[in-house]
Amino acid sequence: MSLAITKINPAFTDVMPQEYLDLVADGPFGTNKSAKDLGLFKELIEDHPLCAGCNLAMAFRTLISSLPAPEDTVIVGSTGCNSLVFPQLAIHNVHSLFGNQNAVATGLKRGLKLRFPDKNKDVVVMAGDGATADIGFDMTLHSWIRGEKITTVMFDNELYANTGGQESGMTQFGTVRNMAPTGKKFQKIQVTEFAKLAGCVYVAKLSTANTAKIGQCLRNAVLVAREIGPTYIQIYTPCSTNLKIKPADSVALAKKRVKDDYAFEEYMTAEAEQLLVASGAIKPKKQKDQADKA
Ligand SMILES: Cc1ncc(C[n+]2csc(CCOP(=O)(O)OP(=O)(O)O)c2C)c(N)n1
Ligand SMILES: [Mg+2]
Repeated sequence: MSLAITKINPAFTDVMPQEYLDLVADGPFGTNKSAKDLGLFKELIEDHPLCAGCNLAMAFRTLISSLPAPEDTVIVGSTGCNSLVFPQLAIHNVHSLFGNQNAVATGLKRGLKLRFPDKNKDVVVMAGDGATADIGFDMTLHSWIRGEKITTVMFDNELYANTGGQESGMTQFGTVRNMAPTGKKFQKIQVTEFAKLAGCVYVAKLSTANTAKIGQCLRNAVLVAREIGPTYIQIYTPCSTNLKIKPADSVALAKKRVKDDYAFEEYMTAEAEQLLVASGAIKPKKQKDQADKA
């Protein structure tokens, strides 16, 4: 896991697949590329087996293209639709048992710190709402309470998409799903609030209605997790297959939900803000307010 592993032994150059040669010549390793450069470099994920118009895939592509140091990052996935993308991903990743992702990420982060004490090794969890807020919620919450320096990303499609549409803790109250015919009996879990209470120092809630923002938030979250503590990003990624809507209508749905109840929210501690301002990732608040007014 370093830039050196992408280097090709000159004796093997002629037998390497073109995909790999492209990745070495034009990939994002060591170049500080971000989502705004999409289309101008060889991406770490170009194919996936997810449904047409999958919003999770859209978010995934943006997230992966925005990692500050992909060559020094390990992604921890969990069972669910997102886990089908990992075999196609040109970046180190671990598939954990459903729900265990934050426990696995904890061990990995600590092990990497011991093995590479002088280097930044970023560990980013990417998992569904069922994995994060239901079956793995104790692992998620306790990794935050312990202050583990990892980033957790939840793909919130508000159901168990991969197993046909059961309700999750993130499903909205009263909602009927394909395999949850009687309607959700309790409120959507406010995981962003839990995250703040449990010690996350950077928390963002957003949707596929604004993919550029997803990239910025991921960068912020990874930079802060490196230095200060746990960070959390929750992305609304509507599933057109389960909702039985046209793939093309799913972004319109994400936009509608932003207006209704999924508006962009970003929280950070003063220490996290200081770090992001110092690194140039964000503008100081006063300057930002003035820029917003202008
Ligand atoms: C330990 C374990 N329990 C249950 C399952 C079955 N299972 C596979 S995917 C899934 C739902 C995933 O839902 P979510 O995390 O929201 O991801 P999505 O598929 O919606 O992206 C379940 C229950 C499993 N594979 N392993
Ligand atoms: Mg889900």
